[in-house]
Amino acid sequence: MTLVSRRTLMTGSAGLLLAGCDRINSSPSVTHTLDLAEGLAYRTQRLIVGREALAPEYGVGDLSPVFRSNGNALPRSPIWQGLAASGFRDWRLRVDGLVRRRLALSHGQLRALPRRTQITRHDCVEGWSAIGQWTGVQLSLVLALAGLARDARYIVFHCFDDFSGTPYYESIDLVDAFHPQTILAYGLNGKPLPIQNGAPLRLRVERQLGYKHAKFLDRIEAVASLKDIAGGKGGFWEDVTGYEWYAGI
Ligand SMILES: Nc1nc2c(c(=O)[nH]1)N[C@H]1C(S)=C(S)[C@@H](COP(=O)(O)O)O[C@H]1N2
Ligand SMILES: [Mo]
Repeated sequence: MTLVSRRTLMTGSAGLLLAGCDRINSSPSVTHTLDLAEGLAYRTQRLIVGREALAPEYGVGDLSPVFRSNGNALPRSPIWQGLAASGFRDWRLRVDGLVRRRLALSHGQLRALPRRTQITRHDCVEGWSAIGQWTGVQLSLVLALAGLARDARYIVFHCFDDFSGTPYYESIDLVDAFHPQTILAYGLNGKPLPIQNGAPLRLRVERQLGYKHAKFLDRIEAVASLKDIAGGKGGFWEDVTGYEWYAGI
């Protein structure tokens, strides 16, 4: 599995982000992250056939005329509303937890990183599907910039919205985190990500059902275990209604 090459990290606009980080090219944490992911992928492939496979990608002719919104469409959080009012200029994606370098990435910094565009089908557990074109940065690239610590096993996505005061969150393991189609999307159908679909940033984890695709991202946290996060089951719906944590399709 090819992840982020050191060359990618060192060249172009990605290099700007790393201006403050010395010797990234020989950083043991980056090397370790790549080794860890490859080792995991290898072991997992032997256990669960297909976790590495790509989700089908479609053509522009297959796009749904409207990509509907589901769940929360407008966070009530005053913090999110303040950020939205100024076009998310002051929003930063925080990346923390079991990382070597905490990050706080602006929209501009995320957009300056190499991007990926993919047309995929979203399947909601409630029984509807839609095909949309998503543009964003691979999560693997952001995690390589942060450098996962040795004991990191899961990535948790903390969202700005809530249901009756309980915040939405989700989590995935490192196999899905480093999957090439797992992206942090800021664009839908060639336009900035609409608010109802998760602005300023949402997760796309294409091999899993809709509820895993966390919208309205505030913070990404690397953890060793999910048991101390909220209800301990790894996601809002998992905690509240017992949905499966692994929602592979
Ligand atoms: N933060 C947050 N993420 C969320 C939800 C939500 O309510 N809040 N709903 C989930 C569900 S069930 C689905 S099907 C998709 C819907 O994404 P869409 O609004 O872009 O259609 O987002 C998922 N991610
Ligand atoms: Mo859903």
